[in-house]
Amino acid sequence: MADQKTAIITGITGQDGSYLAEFLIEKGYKVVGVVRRSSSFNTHRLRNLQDNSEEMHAFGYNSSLSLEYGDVTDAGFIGRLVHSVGPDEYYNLGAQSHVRVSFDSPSYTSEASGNSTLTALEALKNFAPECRFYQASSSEMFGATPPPQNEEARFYPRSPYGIAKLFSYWTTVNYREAYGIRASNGILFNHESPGRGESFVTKKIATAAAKISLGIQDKIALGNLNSVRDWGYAPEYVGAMWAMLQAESSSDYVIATGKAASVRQFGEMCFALVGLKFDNFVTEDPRLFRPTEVDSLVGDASKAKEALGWEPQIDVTKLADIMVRAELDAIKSGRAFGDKPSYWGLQT
Ligand code: NAP
Ligand code: G4F
Repeated sequence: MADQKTAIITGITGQDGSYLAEFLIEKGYKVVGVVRRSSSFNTHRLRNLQDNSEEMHAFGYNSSLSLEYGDVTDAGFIGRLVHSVGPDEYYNLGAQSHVRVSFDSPSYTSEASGNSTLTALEALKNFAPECRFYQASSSEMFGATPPPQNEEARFYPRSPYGIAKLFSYWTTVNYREAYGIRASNGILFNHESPGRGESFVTKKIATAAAKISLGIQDKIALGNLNSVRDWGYAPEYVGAMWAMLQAESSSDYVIATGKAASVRQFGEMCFALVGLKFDNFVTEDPRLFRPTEVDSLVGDASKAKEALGWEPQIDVTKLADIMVRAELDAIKSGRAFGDKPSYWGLQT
């Protein structure tokens, strides 16, 4: 296909990367995904991309998807990748994305979630200056600033993760202004799905609700139940990433539902779906609290609605329903979400 577009996705094995890969392949893109080497398989979320044709099935990969081992902190690798692929679009999703863990590994987080963005943009400036760039910025950058938060709200990060993402945000703006790179920041508020990592609070709660209702777990240990988040549905949010890169000019956008719910409220919703009372099963673990917490994040996505026509359909109630049902289905069918070990054509 002569006019087929090529996109690089870092973080393709994560929640958003896997949904984005599906979304882009559906649109006819060729996707090149960066996978970091792990001693265990980490490509299970890409199972839906397995090509059903006999021939491709034999090789275990999809003709529109190729995967490369690499790390976003490795400037040599990123430079070579951009040079050899010559991408039309670059989605910079690879990062140390866990806020609590960023307090344990602050230096690594600043490399993987901060400096790596500079590395990617330098590679584009040198080898593919026409390529459009998406930066996975975060509502964590607003931190202590009270809601509603929009593109004009003050940044006041409260974690090494938020600080690293702020470095990435401004680097993206600077490469746009200094070198004319078509770079956009998506300032995404929390978005969740059955494919969410197990250590994030919604997945942890949805899994516990399902398991406790089936008698295979007793309790759930959590940290701060009072923090408020704006919880959206990840498959809808990857559409916003793409829409930003199709826009006439590059800019920065808040992506959010505008609806607030506390961790406790999300827990109550999930447990009510299986006929249980959340309070009867939750215990407090001090290790799960953060040295500095972000109390309340609720986004105002008016700019994205107006400029991109993007609007979410799934609210937090529906999200809880989707996640709990998925956990129940996975347990009953004896398979965790996306549980399909595979090399996906990686060179080992
Ligand atoms: P995720 O599920 O934790 O995925 C992170 C991805 O980055 C994984 O594929 C991970 O690989 C990869 N990665 C981590 N360190 C890497 C490294 N050094 N080199 C190469 N790859 C590396 O996160 P997500 O929820 O999909 O989020 C995607 C991006 O959006 C992240 O940058 C996150 O910070 C940002 N974001 C997320 C949200 C949200 O609510 N989900 C909101 C705002 C911004 P492994 O599979 O090997 O771990
Ligand atoms: O699920 P969380 O870990 O998400 P958090 O910290 O809001 O970060 C997520 O969203 C950001 C966007 O705002 C992303 F940039 C980031 O990459 C990530 O995807 O925690 C949500 C809330 C926090 O207030 C936390 O203190 O839940 C509270 N919480 C209470 N108990 C817990 C737990 N969080 C986790 N992970 N585990 C607990 O047991």
